[in-house]
Amino acid sequence: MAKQKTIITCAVTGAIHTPTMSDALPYTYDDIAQQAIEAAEAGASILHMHARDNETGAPSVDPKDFAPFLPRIKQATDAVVNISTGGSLTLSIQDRIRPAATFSAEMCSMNMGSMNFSFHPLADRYKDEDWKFDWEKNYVANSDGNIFRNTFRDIKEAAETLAPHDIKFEHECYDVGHLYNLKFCMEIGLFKAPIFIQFVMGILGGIGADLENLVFMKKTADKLFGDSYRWSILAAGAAQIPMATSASQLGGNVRVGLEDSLFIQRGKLAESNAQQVTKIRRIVEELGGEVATPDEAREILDLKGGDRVAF
Ligand code: KMH
Ligand code: ZN
Repeated sequence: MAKQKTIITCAVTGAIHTPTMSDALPYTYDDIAQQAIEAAEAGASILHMHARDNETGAPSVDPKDFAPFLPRIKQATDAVVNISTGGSLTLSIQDRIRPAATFSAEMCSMNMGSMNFSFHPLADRYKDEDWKFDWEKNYVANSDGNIFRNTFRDIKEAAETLAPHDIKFEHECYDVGHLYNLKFCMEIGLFKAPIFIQFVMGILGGIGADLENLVFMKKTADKLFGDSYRWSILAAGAAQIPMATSASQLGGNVRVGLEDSLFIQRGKLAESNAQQVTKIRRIVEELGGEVATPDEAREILDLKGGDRVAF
């Protein structure tokens, strides 16, 4: 069988990192649009999008903060836009799914279990006077109190609300148990094959980012879903590119972007999202793989098409 092309997703800004941590992290509408477009030009066929307050860079799940950049991305690229439903660790699932429903995206994230989700150790890296905005320090330091809530009831509500939009989910699985949650949800008819699983590795609260764990996640997914799933990996922090490289060699797809890592190599900040996309693309191609175009990604993942979104 011919080797399937590798889909590169770029997660452009997210809700973990804050403006102080890197000047490259986009948070204005203009910068988010521009970096997303450049990431697509560099080879990302899926853009995983969060929004932020245009003035302060604080993470936002308000559709009004997505509205300025989504049409610009659509006009400038053919990339698949994937809207996050996990953009807040404190707001309700109803608030979190509103942007995906409002804009009827081709794809959106679907987080497959409740968990600790913390990045509080990052707060220790900055002095009080370093923080650019008032909200940042507490936001980061207080994440040790977070429970990222994604109960079965939440997942059902999100799946049922979004079903009329024919959105394909990026099933974010942060640990092996989340694969079993997904299996259960498929058995009760919430999701249909082919499903797209994102193995999320290296979040404090989830499974660690190493090769043994990747193989374990993949073997478990093979056992549960057979050939009715496609998969990708995102590894947080400096493990991003090394783990994406390994996954690409195991037949997986890859996610990069400043949401997941601010680095281009250990200890060196990335200049942009596009720089990370360019790097993983080069690696995939030098190792004999081919990168999927947006339309090839649409075919592989059975997406509804870029003409059926509401932006
Ligand atoms: N930030 C990632 C670890 C979401 O947007 O729904 C997970 C994520 C969640 O992308
Ligand atoms: Zn995200």
